[in-house]
Amino acid sequence: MTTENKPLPPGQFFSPSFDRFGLGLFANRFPAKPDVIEFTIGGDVAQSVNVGKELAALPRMEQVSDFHCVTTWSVQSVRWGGVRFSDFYEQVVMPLARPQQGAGFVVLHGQDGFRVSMQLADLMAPDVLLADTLDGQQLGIAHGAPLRLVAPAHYGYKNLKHIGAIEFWRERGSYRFPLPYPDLMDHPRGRVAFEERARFLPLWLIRPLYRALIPMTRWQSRKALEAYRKKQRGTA
Ligand SMILES: Nc1nc2c(c(=O)[nH]1)N[C@H]1C(S)=C(S)[C@@H](COP(=O)(O)O)O[C@H]1N2
Ligand SMILES: [Mo]
Repeated sequence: MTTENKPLPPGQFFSPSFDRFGLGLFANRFPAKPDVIEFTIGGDVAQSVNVGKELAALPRMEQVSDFHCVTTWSVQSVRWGGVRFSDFYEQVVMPLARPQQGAGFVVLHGQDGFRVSMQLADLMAPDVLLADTLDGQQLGIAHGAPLRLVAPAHYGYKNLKHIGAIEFWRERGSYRFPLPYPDLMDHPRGRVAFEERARFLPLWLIRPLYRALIPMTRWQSRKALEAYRKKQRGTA
């Protein structure tokens, strides 16, 4: 794929491993059914629908792409498998939900309560996937089971894990980034190549600020994952 092994984008450094990462508030929240792909399509649509099995009819693809977290760590050559978002939109969203004209503001909701916005035009790029495998294995809980968004041109936080709902809106409306996180953390585009890390805040401030958050956030994510796995073993 085109995104494979590109040089590091501005302000990023290579991380030797691909670890679970995310906003601290959601670190301890996991989907109830990580093996079942099922989510809602809603927003300004003629019909809200639950989908899941419909994805199995779409052409599958594998892609190797680099992954860039807004806090400045990057991982090279991650191998994802799934379906193209554009195929999903044209063959599932359009016929079943029938979005209204101009419903191009997309809000993705994770089953952990995280949510993020994307522009429909950006989601239609050929390297944007709804992924359910990583390295040829079923996507695990650490990286977004049962289904996650992969949008390599966009910062990691736009690559929503544990998809629970996707909404198509005509306006931004009352959408905001999940509290207590400041809404200016959610850049309307979030493109890596243009260093769209956050709204308003200058890069000289945001780079070191975000970078300083990495160790604590990694630790939180790892601890939560260990606790989850321990609980799973206990109930198995
Ligand atoms: N549902 C959900 N999706 C999420 C997050 C989250 O906390 N919850 N964190 C985002 C952030 S900040 C990053 S960098 C990536 C991390 O992906 P990984 O856990 O597979 O490394 O997921 C993104 N998607
Ligand atoms: Mo991130």
